[in-house]
Amino acid sequence: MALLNGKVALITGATRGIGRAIAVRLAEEGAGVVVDHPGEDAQAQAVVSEIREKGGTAIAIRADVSDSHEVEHLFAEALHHYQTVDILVNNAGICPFVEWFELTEALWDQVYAVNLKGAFLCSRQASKIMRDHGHGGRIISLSSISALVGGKFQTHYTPTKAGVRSLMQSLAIVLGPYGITCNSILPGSILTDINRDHYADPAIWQRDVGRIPLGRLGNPEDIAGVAAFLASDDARYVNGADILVDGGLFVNLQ
Ligand code: NAD
Ligand code: RM4
Repeated sequence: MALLNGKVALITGATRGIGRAIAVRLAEEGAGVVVDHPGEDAQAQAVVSEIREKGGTAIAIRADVSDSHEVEHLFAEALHHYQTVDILVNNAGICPFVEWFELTEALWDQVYAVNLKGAFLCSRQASKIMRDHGHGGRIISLSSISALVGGKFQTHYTPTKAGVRSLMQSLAIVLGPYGITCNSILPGSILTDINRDHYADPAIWQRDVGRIPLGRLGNPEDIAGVAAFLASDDARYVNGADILVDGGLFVNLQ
């Protein structure tokens, strides 16, 4: 039986990678899906087509999550089409790998704006809808193993992922009384466009795979199933939690 029949799920940054896999999976579980994208029209339409070909329901809406006006428009359009939003997945994120001494203020601001401010703006809009409709809801955010450990080329990025995790913890308290749960997924290393160039270096690839007890990098579908669980009624008492999905990377220190 499908887990999400009758629900509406909005996934930010759903054209590629983890967001795409989550959009496809939630649609397979019966949710009507909103594929948010920052201007990747053709890729967004490809995701919508894939979902529809599998018998699901989806629309694409263009919105940069770091822009409050675009985020307001995103949720207004979603409401116009589906009349509600039950599930928000804060997935949109960027991580241009860069040396600390090369890091500019502009890049710091951009990574913060997309990764952390974007999660704030979308959570704010979604929670108002969920509160007003009175049926509870789910906010699921893509934090990261990088909320727990540092990254040599990610000094701008790791604080945003710690921030996203912390935002979910505080919102779990604020929104729990409305039946809205707020949780984080902490992926380890999942091969996507965000790190494809980084992993093109065989030494880096071998080092990281060698640290993962399951012996491989993750793939987006490894994360999508966890998102489906958190979105489902089976996770109704999970609130303010983290799920680390890293193949055992984090515990492999000794
Ligand atoms: P990706 O580069 O494949 O996908 C990122 C998506 O975000 C794209 O669809 C892109 O269009 C979208 N996006 C970028 N800027 C946006 C904006 N301003 N507004 C709306 N959408 C925007 O990367 P991914 O690996 O799928 O990453 C998805 C999320 O998972 C990110 O938040 C990332 O930090 C997190 N994460 C990834 C990994 C990993 O190893 N890949 C690990 C931990 C956490
Ligand atoms: C993640 C984690 C991964 C990295 C991506 C870009 O949060 O740090 O290892 O590949 O970001």
